[in-house]
Amino acid sequence: MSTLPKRLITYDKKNLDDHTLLDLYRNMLKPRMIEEKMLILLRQGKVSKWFSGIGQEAISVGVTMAMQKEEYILPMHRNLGVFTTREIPLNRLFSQWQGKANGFTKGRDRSFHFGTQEFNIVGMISHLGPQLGVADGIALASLLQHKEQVTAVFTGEGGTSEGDFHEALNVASVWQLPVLFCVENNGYGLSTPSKEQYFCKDLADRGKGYGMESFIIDGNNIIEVYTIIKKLTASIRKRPRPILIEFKTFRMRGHEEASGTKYVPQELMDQWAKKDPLENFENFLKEQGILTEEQDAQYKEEIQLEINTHLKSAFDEEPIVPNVETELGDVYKSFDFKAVVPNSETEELRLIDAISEGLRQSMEKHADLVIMGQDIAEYGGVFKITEGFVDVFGKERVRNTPICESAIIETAMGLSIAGMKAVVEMQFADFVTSGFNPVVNYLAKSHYRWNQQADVVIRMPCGGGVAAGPFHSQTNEAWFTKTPGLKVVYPAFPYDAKGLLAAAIEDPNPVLFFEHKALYRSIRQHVPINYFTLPLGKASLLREGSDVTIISYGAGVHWAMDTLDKNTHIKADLIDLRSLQPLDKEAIFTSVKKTGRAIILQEDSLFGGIASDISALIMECCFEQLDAPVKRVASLETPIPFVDQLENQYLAKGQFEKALIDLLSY
Ligand SMILES: Cc1ncc(C[n+]2csc(CCOP(=O)(O)OP(=O)(O)O)c2C)c(N)n1
Repeated sequence: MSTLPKRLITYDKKNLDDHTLLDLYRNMLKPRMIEEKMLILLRQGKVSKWFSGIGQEAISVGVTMAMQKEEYILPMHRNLGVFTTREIPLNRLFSQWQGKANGFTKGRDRSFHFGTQEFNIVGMISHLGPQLGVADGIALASLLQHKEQVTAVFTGEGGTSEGDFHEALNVASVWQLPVLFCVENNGYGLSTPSKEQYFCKDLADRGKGYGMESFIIDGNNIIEVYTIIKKLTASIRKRPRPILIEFKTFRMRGHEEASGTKYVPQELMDQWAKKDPLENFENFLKEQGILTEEQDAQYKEEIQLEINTHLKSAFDEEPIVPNVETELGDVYKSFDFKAVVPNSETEELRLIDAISEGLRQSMEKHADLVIMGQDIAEYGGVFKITEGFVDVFGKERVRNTPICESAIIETAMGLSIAGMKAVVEMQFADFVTSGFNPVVNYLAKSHYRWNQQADVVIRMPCGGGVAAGPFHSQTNEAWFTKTPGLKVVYPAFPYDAKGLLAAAIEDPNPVLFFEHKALYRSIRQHVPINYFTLPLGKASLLREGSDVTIISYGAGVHWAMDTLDKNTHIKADLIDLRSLQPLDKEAIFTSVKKTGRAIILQEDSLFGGIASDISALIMECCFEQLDAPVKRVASLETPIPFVDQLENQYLAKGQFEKALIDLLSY
């Protein structure tokens, strides 16, 4: 590196002392040397997929050095310098890349897809954009806890085209969250040049649209990166607010190693090669007499030794031996559920009141619980479940949100990473589609991937019979019951709803809590006044009889009860599942083995619903005790229509009685 081309970066060392300058240099040198080694190992097939950050080290290193160790950083796939500057032991990084147990994901996820609470780093999920909203959540926690901390989050310029970017900036701005949004504009997103990615001059200009300060920084100039970010983070700590930075830089290698750079004009490569952040800085330090040749050689020797020693330890580590129990055991965070027994007076409540009361008592119990949702504060939510909450708990904990489902679910994830609890109210369960990705990919998979709980409950007002049409009536639990890592609760009665909601909030795992809108005001029951919890995963046997087993949940339970009330000669076990994941298989099997007949009633359309899985489970586990084929009853295979006569035809309610009688006469 001593025969350098003419320097293209001009440095002003400001008031930085030599020690800091040398630290900046050494911290850039390390990821560069690791990457050079990785390239060799990749060619030898000894490590998996690799995204190079060569040429972009000044950004990772400068930002990380400007941050305090206890502050969170959320890096992307080209930010090796963040991990090394936070001094993660290299053997653990190497084990991670080789899919070994000493890595951070026990072989369950690759490359930089991991986080570590020990080093306050939250790694990405592949979908790029969700990182930004998660940073909002961590920053919200530090704001609520008066920590005077900044959260830094990275994205490439490609990721700025995702909705998550816009939602996260908007939320951060509306809530004045202490987030440093770092856009690394390296010219290409895979093969897509910036001009095909966005149509404004500078991405920093987008800050204006969100009422946010923004700056452009030469991402290859380590002194500029470090000094400006240091100043900005100090300012954010004092006066919390989001700031957007666009780092101008260039991707010097292919999108991923081995994918090449044929689509990048050679002149661009040549031009940016002259702006190499490490070589320029090395040259500068040597010219200034701050770095001697001997010192430089010593640094390189030390780093080389460190790399080789740690690589050897990672290579020596035994490969992972698969074990089904271990894998299944890490999907959910285990927790010691202790039932709080209902032992108080009761009062008659509607379903909606029971949910409201359960939520309010959980807010009293958990000082670190935050509720977020559209119009939930002064307005009390569209169903008035949180009416009056602001007066009791304040606007910090009862948060109106912009219409940003993705960013808010990501924010909830961030709160959980920072040790808090969150409840998110979907205005209607249908709108969860706008936040689907963080639910099924971030919340669901974090514990399995890197042991990070997602202590989030998403409340889902759902269901038909309210003449509200295809986008306000769906019961979409099946989208989630098939995703490992999520819990799904679906009460049919006020008592269950109150106790299960409290339990869902205590549970550190992500829970989708379905609340049927048609039951909100139509179902009443005596419910204990005090706080109590009911275990998730336990069905309740509402009626007992030996003719047939009826299995249902939500509104279906009430349809089944109506049918039994009308046909008093039918003696049925009626099982209200109450929660779908975990599913009380024991209750189902015990009953079916007794009755020999099973009918499953589900409000959702038939195909791919949970009724199909329950049917399959019964066939697999109770076949010999069955006297008739298992019957599924569900709604039509159409979207749910609006007008009464069509909706009534659609809903499974109208088909149930005949199906039950037919089954009994089989
Ligand atoms: C939602 C989603 N769409 C597409 C991809 C595939 N993909 C991975 S990285 C990438 C390019 C990202 O570009 P940019 O954000 O600029 O980051 P860079 O790789 O340039 O650092 C693409 C298209 C993905 N991971 N996630």
